[in-house]
Amino acid sequence: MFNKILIANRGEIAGRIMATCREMDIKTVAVYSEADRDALHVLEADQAVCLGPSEPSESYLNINKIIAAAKQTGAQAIHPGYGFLAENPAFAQRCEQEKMIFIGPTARTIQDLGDKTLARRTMIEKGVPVIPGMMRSEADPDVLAREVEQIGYPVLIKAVAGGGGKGMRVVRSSGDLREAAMSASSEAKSAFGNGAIYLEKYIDKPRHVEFQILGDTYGNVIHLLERECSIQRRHQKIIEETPSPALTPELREKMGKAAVAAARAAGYVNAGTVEFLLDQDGNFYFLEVNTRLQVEHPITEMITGIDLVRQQIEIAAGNPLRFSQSDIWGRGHAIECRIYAEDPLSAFLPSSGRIHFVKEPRGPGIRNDSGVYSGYTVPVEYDPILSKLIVHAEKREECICRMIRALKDYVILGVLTPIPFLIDILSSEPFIKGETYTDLIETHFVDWHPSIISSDSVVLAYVIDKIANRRDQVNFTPTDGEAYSPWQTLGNFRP
Ligand code: MV4
Repeated sequence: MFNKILIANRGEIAGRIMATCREMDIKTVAVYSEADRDALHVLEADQAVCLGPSEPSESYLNINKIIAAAKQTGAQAIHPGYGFLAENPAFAQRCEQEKMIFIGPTARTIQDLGDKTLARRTMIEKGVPVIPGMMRSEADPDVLAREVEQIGYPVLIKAVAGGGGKGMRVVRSSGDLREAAMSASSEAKSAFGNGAIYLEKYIDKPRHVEFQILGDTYGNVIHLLERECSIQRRHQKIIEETPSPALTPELREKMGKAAVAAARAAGYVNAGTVEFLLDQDGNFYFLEVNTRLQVEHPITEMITGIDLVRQQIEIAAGNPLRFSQSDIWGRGHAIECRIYAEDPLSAFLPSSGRIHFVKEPRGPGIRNDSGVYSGYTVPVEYDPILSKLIVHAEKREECICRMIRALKDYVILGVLTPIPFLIDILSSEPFIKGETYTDLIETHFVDWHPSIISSDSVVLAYVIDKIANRRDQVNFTPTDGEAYSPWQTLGNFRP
């Protein structure tokens, strides 16, 4: 086993990885930028190396600097987390060349699965259902028009190098095809440096259901059940749950087998995610493979009891998987909410600044993967995720109640968060009924206004005064005679 790992990331995920390293008696090396001198992950590591200026290209995306930091500190392996270099084949390859273990799949696998049309060809060969559409990219609008005759409108233009919704265009009639293709291609070109596009049949109102997979270096591949990730805002997931309310045991079995077949087709080693779209008729289609540990991995950990980071490290160290498919089962239900520093009342724009005070919820079945602390200043330079709140309970209904309670108990003063928005989604009829389709937010929450926001600035002043002056016990008399918690109100406060 390794005795030192460098974590090439920041924020909550860096701390999450370090927690497992400590349990495994592995020393940790943090890397950080000048904007992150006071970041939590720096404090949590055994050692920390400053990479340089805040620009990602000078720090968290700088392959040379990260390799140098790993060598200088004697780390034997690098965990990339998610984002940054996690799915960069050049980084994985550089690690391979430098005899540094990259905790993830091979450069080759990352490269091949990054090409969406190649991935589609690979999957179809192995009998994994893919969305009807093209298997090669095409730039000529006349050829695209001929392809649509096969597929039928509506079609979706996608980028070959895509993912995450960039370079996607829905086309509903032939008059719009040419222009949509040009704008999709130029968007893809600027986002990915590759303007190649292709067409798929457009699936209306789908669900996004993904399977966690693990593969070791001995050819063993298993899945760890699914995550339903349909609740998204502009291709940003905000609420994830497992099990999916849409799957029957039979469908789960079929999709799980397809996920394992997809991973095998790619020669997949380490932890990965096979994404599927599920249509209104219960048909599922391969979408893509994410070759990283995902943001939402904790819900899988909650129901399976398996530490995915530990599995990643064991696999990277060359150890075989210790369980087979029949050892995997899910207990109860888990939900994750992502807590960003953003203003839900102003188009979810980032809300950076100093977190004067944070009080995290606690209690049975509650997990908080956080990268912040009271007094921490959220830098403007990076993804504004503060933490992830994960709850577990026996039944879906209890899990929703527990999450709403935990969100109400979550106090973050100084930056704004989508907590009131999350509470309202979780309390909404479609969510409670399990009608979690990818269009839920655009359909039911376009003109959202918070249902429980407090405008009582006296309450804010009260709590800040109490904290700042460290007074014990101040009695607050509620005007309406109800039992009153300033914490609960303040979690939703907006000055
Ligand atoms: C689709 C689709 C409908 N039809 N493909 C969006 C992100 C990218 N990974 C795949 N996405 C979609 N692909 C076909 N053929 C609808 C989406 C989609 C979506 C998928 C998952 C979760 C949220 C979504 C929101 C809008 C569109």
